[in-house]
Amino acid sequence: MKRRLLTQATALVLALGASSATLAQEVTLRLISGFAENGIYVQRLQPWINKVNAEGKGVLQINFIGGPRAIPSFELGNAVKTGVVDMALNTGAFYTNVMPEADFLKLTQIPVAEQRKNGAFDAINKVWNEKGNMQYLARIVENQPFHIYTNKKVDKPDLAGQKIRITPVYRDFFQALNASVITTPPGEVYTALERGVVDGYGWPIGGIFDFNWHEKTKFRIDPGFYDAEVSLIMNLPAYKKLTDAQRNYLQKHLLALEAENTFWARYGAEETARQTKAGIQTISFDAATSKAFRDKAYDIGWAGIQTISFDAATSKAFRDKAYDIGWAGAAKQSPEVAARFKALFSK
Ligand code: 173
Ligand code: 173
Repeated sequence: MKRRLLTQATALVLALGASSATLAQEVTLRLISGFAENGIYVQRLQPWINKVNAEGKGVLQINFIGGPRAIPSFELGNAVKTGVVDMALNTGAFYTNVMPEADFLKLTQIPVAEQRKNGAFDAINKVWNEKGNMQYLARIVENQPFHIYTNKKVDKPDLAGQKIRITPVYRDFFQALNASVITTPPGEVYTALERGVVDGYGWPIGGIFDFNWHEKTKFRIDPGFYDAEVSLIMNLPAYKKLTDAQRNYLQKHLLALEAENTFWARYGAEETARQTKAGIQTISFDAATSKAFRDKAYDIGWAGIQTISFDAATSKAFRDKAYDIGWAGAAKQSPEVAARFKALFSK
């Protein structure tokens, strides 16, 4: 009897042990997005999550909780830092409250594949680990320059008298262009435009149709500047807790995701065309084009977005100014990291 009990107990312990080991091999990571669920970034991520889950049974699963309604955009970085969520789809501009360096990633001029080779990716992770308690996993958006969208026409790169919606991405640059700036998460842009709280906003070349901002947008100023950074980040202790098999599985899929970033150049071109179609004209400022421009009768449709662009020299100066101001701002916030990153991020 005693012996039988013991055997049963042993069997029970073995069974529990076995099932414990089996369950411990599968981890479920909670993921929240700083961008809305109906936007292009989450749309692009969703099939990837499905694939990770379909192929990752018994190894690793991702539980997509939702977008900014689950955690507000500007609070998500802190939630990753503290482990309230395991993983986030986010941009550095949304978590400068965790570390000012987060916003430096917009200044990269080389592809993420190259960042992985030249030491930039490791340099980023050193800072993200130490200051953010985070692992920087993968950059999922590239080749998406930011633009100024506005309802007030300009004939030179000057935003004097304009109220422009920003995030930290644009603050220094737009202020240098004499704009008055108002910080909001993306979720408040439409209402701000509708109520006339702002005349315009900063946003990448792609995505404005996702939130119907095109209804409230007349002009896009060219050229674009910087490169929109949207990445997957992860709570560092949660990352370190992964088994080798789980980490390797995740890494394989992260690299596959990054390999799909060729999409963004195509998407940028499509979105540019779509803006032109929804709206209309390209405005340029050298004399010949100006005359041709004046000669054209153009009509700004209700969804009309015109492109404001400058001659080549002005465009170059505009873009250079964006980077100069960007790096100067970075150096003010974190001189050592800014210097290290600049050498690794620039062309
Ligand atoms: O997490 C586990 O593995 C767990 O709680 C457990 C432990 C023993 C048996 C079954 C599950
Ligand atoms: O909200 C923003 O304008 C912003 O900072 C951003 C950053 C990356 C991608 C899209 C928007």
